[in-house]
Amino acid sequence: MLWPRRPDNWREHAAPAQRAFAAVVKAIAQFEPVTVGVHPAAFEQARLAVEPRVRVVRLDSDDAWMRDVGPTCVMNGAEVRGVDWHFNAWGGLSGGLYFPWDRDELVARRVLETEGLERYRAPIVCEGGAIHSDGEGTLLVTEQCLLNPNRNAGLGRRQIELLLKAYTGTETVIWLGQGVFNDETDGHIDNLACFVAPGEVALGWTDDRRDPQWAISHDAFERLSAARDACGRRLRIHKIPMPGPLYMTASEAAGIVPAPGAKPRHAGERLAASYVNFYIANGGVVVPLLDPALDDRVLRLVQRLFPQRRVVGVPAREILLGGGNIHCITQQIPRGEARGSYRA
Ligand code: KQY
Repeated sequence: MLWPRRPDNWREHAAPAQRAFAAVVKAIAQFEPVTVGVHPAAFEQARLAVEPRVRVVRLDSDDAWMRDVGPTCVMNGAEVRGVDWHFNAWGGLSGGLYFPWDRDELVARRVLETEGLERYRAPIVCEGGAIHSDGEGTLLVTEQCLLNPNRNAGLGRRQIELLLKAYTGTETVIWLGQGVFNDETDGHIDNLACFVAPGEVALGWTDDRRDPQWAISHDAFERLSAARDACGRRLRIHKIPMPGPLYMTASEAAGIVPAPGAKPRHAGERLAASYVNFYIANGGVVVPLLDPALDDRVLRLVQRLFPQRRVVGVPAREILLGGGNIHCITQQIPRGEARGSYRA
């Protein structure tokens, strides 16, 4: 994970977000080792905010979305390597969320060097939150994000699909249409749907026809129902209710310090809230708590999907206010073997 700091994205100079991130760190650290990368100026503060067993390292970044700026790890048997995608802050100068992003662009490489893992530099713009894998040869993605001209102008669906397959070692790409309504990442898959097991997908859902999310979720359902994965299976689809709708309040918006080059945030804006944005740990699942009317029901639903893991909820509105959620601020590194030049 990374440590949030920027006051133009996180209200009240990121203090509430830091508490929320620390709660996520704590929840995950029950299940597996956690490392947090922190700007040197915030090192002492982050060190104090998380438990001693959590590793805190100096690592500069432009913001704190490790899913997107960190490496996507791939495995060949027990061998682990990392894919380092090009990153352009979710759209570069055509709708991206901030400028500059040069420190983010270096994060994946620095993580791989710290972990002693070899690196594949992929020749396309992509983010970890833009792809979901079942670990058995299938990727889930959205057209809204990966075919967006603000990512890879000049490359068509076929070329993007070939590059995704080549760098993730997958054989089948299932394309959904739009991501969650008003998602500022241009519709990352990790906010809309994810694999809960090979052949099984959780999908954010609403039955409210007046909600713009309705058509998005229904289109995704139809595409998933028609799809076959790399093993030739039809997918089992689990509907997970969407929270809310939730909106940014006036006092939340007032706590953000606007800055040139950064996406402005306004009171009344619909937040791209989704329970599907959870993190799967070794033996656990860490789920964002977002709507008191639904949280308990969703925790029970997710627990049924992961009978072998313990489901833990963490209050996540502060993370949502920054534009993503628990899956977006984390990136797993599989335990395995590193071969090659780095690791002793
Ligand atoms: O969806 C994600 N993987 C990241 C969300 C980033 C939001 C930036 N403000």
